[in-house]
Order: sequence, then structure tokens, then C-alpha cells
Amino acid sequence: MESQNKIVLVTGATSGIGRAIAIELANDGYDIIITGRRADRLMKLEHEIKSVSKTSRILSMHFDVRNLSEVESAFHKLPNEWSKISILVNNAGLAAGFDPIQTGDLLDWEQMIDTNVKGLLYVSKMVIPEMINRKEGHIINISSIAGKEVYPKGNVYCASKHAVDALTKGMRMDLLEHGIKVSSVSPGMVETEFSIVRFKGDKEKAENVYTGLTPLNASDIAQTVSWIVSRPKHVNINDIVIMPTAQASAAVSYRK
Ligand code: NDP
Ligand code: 8X3
Repeated sequence: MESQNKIVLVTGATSGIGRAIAIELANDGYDIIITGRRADRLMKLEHEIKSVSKTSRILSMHFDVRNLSEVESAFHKLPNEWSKISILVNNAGLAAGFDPIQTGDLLDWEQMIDTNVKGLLYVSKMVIPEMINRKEGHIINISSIAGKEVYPKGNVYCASKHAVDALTKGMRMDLLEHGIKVSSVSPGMVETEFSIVRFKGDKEKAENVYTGLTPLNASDIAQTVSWIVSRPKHVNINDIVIMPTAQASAAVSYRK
């Protein structure tokens, strides 16, 4: 199988979409580097993948994407046999808060911009040079419908995902001559820990987001990524916007 022994790095693999992507791509036969801040969850996922996949190697890397020196130190410690990363999935991200701009919390804004935009850049900066050396690689940025549209109270989260959309296009242009593919996946509602994080642990508010409709699940996005990375060498999927059937746009959903 062509995918055998290629190395994938997934950021934000401790939960939701990133976790599902790590499992899906391990099942596809890739070697996987899983990353996130929660070391206990990384360890559990490592065991889970090892117990089901006989062909995939797995390595955990523990860092906060917002902290440049942590990111650099993690990559400098990467064992040589793991240094040739073929696929980077920039997935770590979050929405913090759901407030109109006039009452939004500065710390929430900084957390979203530092994670969704600067964190994506820090990790990409570590991975791109080796891809350029090998003239081979694929970067997949997990953006959002919030990177295409703005909705009320989405302000800074939407701005951060619009930045991801712009960076995806910019990376694709700049890396073109190096044979590196750049794609994005832009989902609508996916039921993960995303809303619990956005509403700071308020489970009722988080559950209300999905009331009366069937949202996407993390595995829907993982299968999409698996399809994107399995296209032939001459084919690049620029972007996939993927929504629940019950959602027509960022702000229009049909609830029973
Ligand atoms: P989850 O909250 O379930 O997972 C978020 C992941 O990001 C966790 O693994 C978390 O790991 C990681 N993460 C967050 N902050 C940091 C940080 N500072 N450093 C390192 N890792 C971090 O949410 P989702 O799986 O839903 O979100 C994944 C991506 O998908 C995000 O970029 C999100 O914006 C995007 N998305 C989500 C949608 C949804 O409806 N759920 C729709 C569209 C896009 P840890 O806390 O261990 O560090
Ligand atoms: C997450 C989807 O609609 O909450 O990116 O912005 S949404």
C-alpha cells in the first residue's frame, strides 16, 4: 500500500476531530505523531492505536502550540526516524466564548488568535523545511465554515478561521514549486468537545448547539481527510466545505 511508512503529524489529537484523524490514518497504515497539551490523553490514545494497528508506529509529542519555545524544543527532540513528516494536519484549535464584540473577553481573543493562527504557523514552520528538502509533503489545515462566513457573536473565532483560509491559499502558492500539496477542510457543526470548550464547561449550553439536528461527528471529518490524502500525486483537493445535512450555512440550520 502506497501509504505504508509515511509519517503523519496531527496537532490536537487528544480530542474530537484530531483524535479521529489519528485513528483513521493509523488504520490506513500511516505512522502517526500525535500531539496536544494533555499528556495523559496522548498516552491513552497511543495505547489504543497500538492495540488495534499492527502496522503503524505511533509517537506522542506534548506541547502547547501557542508556546514557540515549547514547539521548537519538541521538534528539536524529535528522533531522527520520525523527522521525515509527509503529512501535517494542523487541527489544534478552539473557539473561546460567544459574545458580541463590545463585551468580548481579551483573554479569549488572545487564546483563539494564538492557537488557531500563530500555533498553526509555529508548527508549520517546524515541518515545512524538511518537506521542501524532500520535495514532497501535504499540509491539511482544519479550518471551518467560520473561515468562509461570519455569524453574530462569532467575531474573533471567525476572523481566526478566515486567517486559516488565507494562510491555506498562501501556503499553496508559496509551496507550489516545491511539490507540496496544501488542502483545507472547512466543517460546519461537528459534535466534539468544541462547544464545551467554547462555553467553558457549561454542558447545557454546549448540548443546545446540537439540539434537534444531527451534527457531523469527528469520524466524518477523519474519513474526509483520509480521502484527501489518498488522492493520486497529481491531484490536490484545495478545500472541502462539509456540513450536516440539517445545516445550510453558518447561521442557518433546520431543527426538529
Ligand atoms: P476539541 O475541543 O474536541 O479538540 C480540540 C483539540 O485542540 C484538542 O486535542 C486540544 O488538545 C487541541 N488544542 C487546543 N488548544 C491547544 C493548544 N494551545 N496547544 C495544543 N493543542 C491544543 O474540538 P474539535 O475536535 O472540534 O476541534 C478541532 C479543530 O476543528 C479546531 O481547529 C476547530 O476550530 C475545528 N472545527 C471544529 C468544528 C466543530 O464544530 N467541532 C467545526 C469546524 C472546525 P489539548 O487540550 O490536549 O491541548
Ligand atoms: C466550528 C463551527 O459554526 O461553530 O468552527 O463556527 S461554528
